[in-house]
Amino acid sequence: MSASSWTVGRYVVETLAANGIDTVFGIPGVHNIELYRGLELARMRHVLVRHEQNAVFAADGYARASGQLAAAFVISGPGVTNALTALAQAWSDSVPVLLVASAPLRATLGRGWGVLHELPDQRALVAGVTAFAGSARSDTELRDQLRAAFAALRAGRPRPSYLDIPLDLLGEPTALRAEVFPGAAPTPLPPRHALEQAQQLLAGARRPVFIAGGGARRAGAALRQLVESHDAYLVTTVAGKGALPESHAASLGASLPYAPTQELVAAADVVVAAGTELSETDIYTATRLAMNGSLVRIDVDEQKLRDHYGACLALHGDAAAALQWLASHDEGARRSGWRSATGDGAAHRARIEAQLPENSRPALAVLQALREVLPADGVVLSDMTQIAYLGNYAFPAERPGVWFHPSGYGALGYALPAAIGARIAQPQRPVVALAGDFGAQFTLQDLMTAVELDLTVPFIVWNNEALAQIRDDMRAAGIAPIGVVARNPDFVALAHACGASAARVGDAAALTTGLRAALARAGPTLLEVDAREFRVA
Ligand SMILES: Cc1ncc(C[n+]2csc(CCOP(=O)(O)OP(=O)(O)O)c2C)c(N)n1
Ligand SMILES: [Mg+2]
Repeated sequence: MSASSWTVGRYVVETLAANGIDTVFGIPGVHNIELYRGLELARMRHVLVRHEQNAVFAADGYARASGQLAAAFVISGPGVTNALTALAQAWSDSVPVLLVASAPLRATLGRGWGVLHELPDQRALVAGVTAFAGSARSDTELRDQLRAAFAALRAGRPRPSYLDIPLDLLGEPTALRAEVFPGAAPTPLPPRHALEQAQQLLAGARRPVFIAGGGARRAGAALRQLVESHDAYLVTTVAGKGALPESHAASLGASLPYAPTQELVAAADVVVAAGTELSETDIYTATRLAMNGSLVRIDVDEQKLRDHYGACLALHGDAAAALQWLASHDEGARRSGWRSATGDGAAHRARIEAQLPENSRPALAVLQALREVLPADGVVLSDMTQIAYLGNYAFPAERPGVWFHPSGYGALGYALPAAIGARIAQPQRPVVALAGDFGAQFTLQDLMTAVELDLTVPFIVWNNEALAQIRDDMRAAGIAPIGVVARNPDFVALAHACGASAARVGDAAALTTGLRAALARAGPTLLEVDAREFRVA
């Protein structure tokens, strides 16, 4: 193809490449093949997945593990609706993924002629779970929408973006050439007077607690200085997990759902919540944390500062920059003595652990084995399963970005495709997927993607032969357990049929050995953990 005959499809892919995207997860169809011409000409890596939901889950895992943008390509109609759940997951966890879809011919749009893959309004379906959703009718309109899509992906609170492009436009020649869109403007520091007020509140605090969310996960140094100089506690959300090493004396880990931590938060006279939604899924046992002290919120998303918590001091701006400012204006801070008097993080965590039910010991042993085998930078992508709810707290993280969970939206099936994306993004780091027996079956077909690409991804299936959390919820509500026991496949045979390695493990030693072997070989390994018979030691 001559330089003067670039198609719009090629222009899209070249623009993605110019703006830092090097991998596309997707499934081609007759509507979007012009994007695939673009992939070839731009020499962009494409990963064929087995379901569009998994394309976006994989792009999400890629982005969470590496901090880099990733994209998914899908066809009009069913490709888009299949991707929607994973897009909503990325929306609720503030993950920047770009979904590019085709759309039917421009002349047919909105007319209801019943053309292939027709939706009444494809863009409108996606708009509710994206920061930007565009539907272009010309190449120049597409350029403007690409610019807006990247601006939303790079915003202070990143969120997914979406573009659809009619198939006739995708194949048209264009004079446009890829351009590098400006990076996001740095998110501002909150206003000085607000920072000074926060500083004063902290200086007078006798029982301070810091809560760090995903927006503060890279603010470890500032958090460390603040909790040390104020003798404060730090608790994180799951997204903020590891912001400060969880072995630090001030760290309560990601323990917001647990009563001892909620009691400390209620007893605090100043709570500084930085880069966190304080959402129900951070707390689980309540929709709102009880607080009796002054709440200082720091958030780049202004909407969060006006929610049901009613902060006494709302700092609009970058959480990490604000914490850094507070840390560097901290000289002469009065040590409260609260933590020294009340007991450090380890003592507090011992109280939490003493309250865990006896039947959580096998799951704890599995998490412990995982911790032992993985190096500090190893990554776990987890699913909606009891062992992951426990691991959100009990898997020790000494750094941020090593434990990911589909927290906000809670979509079953996240772990395996997200781990595939994470491993592709970070081939030098060990990456493990952890799912329950039921959730594993939502996206198990993408084991084939890992086999095809020889991806080293141990896939731990926590098999309790039930939709155990739902069964337990039904029991607690006095409802007969209907629909919570399902017949499972022979996971090991199924994995073998896909060309993966697989083993069933019944005790911690076998799991440790199996995990080490799985991390040492090319290709995925399914490790089925027999949760009901698992021997702890
Ligand atoms: C897409 C989707 N559908 C339904 C649910 C509701 N749900 C949450 S956990 C769960 C059961 C999962 O069972 P399993 O994966 O075996 O995990 P376990 O609770 O047994 O550890 C269900 C159905 C969900 N979170 N997401
Ligand atoms: Mg189960």
